[in-house]
Amino acid sequence: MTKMDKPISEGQQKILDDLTRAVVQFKEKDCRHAAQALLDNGMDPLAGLTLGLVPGMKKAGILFDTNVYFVPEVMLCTDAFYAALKILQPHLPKTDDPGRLTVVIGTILGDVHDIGKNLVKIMFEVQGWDVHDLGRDVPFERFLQKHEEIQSDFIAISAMMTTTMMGMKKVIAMAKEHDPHCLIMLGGASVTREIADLFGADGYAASSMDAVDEALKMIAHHNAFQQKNT
Ligand code: B12
Repeated sequence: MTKMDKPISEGQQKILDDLTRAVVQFKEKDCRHAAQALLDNGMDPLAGLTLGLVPGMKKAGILFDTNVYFVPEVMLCTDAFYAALKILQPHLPKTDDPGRLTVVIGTILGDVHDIGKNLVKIMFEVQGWDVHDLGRDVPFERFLQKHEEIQSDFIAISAMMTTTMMGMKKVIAMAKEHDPHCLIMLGGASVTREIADLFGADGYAASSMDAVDEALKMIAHHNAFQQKNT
């Protein structure tokens, strides 16, 4: 039973709501206070992330989509999000398994959206994976170079725009040409499972919450296929 499974008290829910509100209203100081209050209350930092900060960013997204917020407001929401994340992140549990799996992750060339990618990274780290983060606006060949250099178990790519997501197709084609066994998982708001399949990806997850399970399924599926064909 993790701390996340415990029922949330009224006081704890208020802290989560404070986090959400502080992101939406881009109140960086309030966001930091709420993050600290969450830790002081012995709450799970992962709950702060998934039940406090992420809903705030999702609401900011809706306000952007409906022309209530524009780029400057969303940038301020992002700053508030990261201010709280900086406080919570050192407290996220990490296992140190020497046999752990490795992943290379990054946001595709031309795309500066990195909140979703960073959440996926955190989910892998929390599960004890060794994550090599290339950041955002990552050139295609950089994914492949890093994968080769560290012999990672797979490459995870994020794209948030319909324009930049086409770059994922190029990375997959380049990777498969070089090494047909290189596994690639896609994600990001503009990507669907159908698109991931169409691009020739090996895996897809709609949210950071499913990313680890989907990655494990992808690797197991690949290994079973390999065994069958040897
Ligand atoms: C925040 C934001 C920004 C911030 C980014 C800050 C940052 N550091 O990330 C700023 C203000 C900089 C920005 C800029 C721009 N943005 Co913007 N932005 C957004 C916004 C509002 C929210 C995105 C977000 O963070 N969501 C919250 C996170 C938690 O969700 P998420 O990213 O979807 O990630 C989840 C999943 O997708 C998944 N996931 C994500 N990546 C991966 C990867 C893998 C491997 C896996 C398995 C899963 C996975 O897990 C995550 C968690 O569950 C969206 C609107 C929206 N509704 O999405 C627009 C949006 C993405 N932006 C958009 C646009 C157009 C732009 C700009 C061109 C605007 C402009 N006129 O300048 C620029 C582009 C700059 C560039 N070259 O990249 C469009 C894209 C449209 C399209 N379909 O192409 C959107 C959809 C808004 C819209 N409706 O028009 N933006």
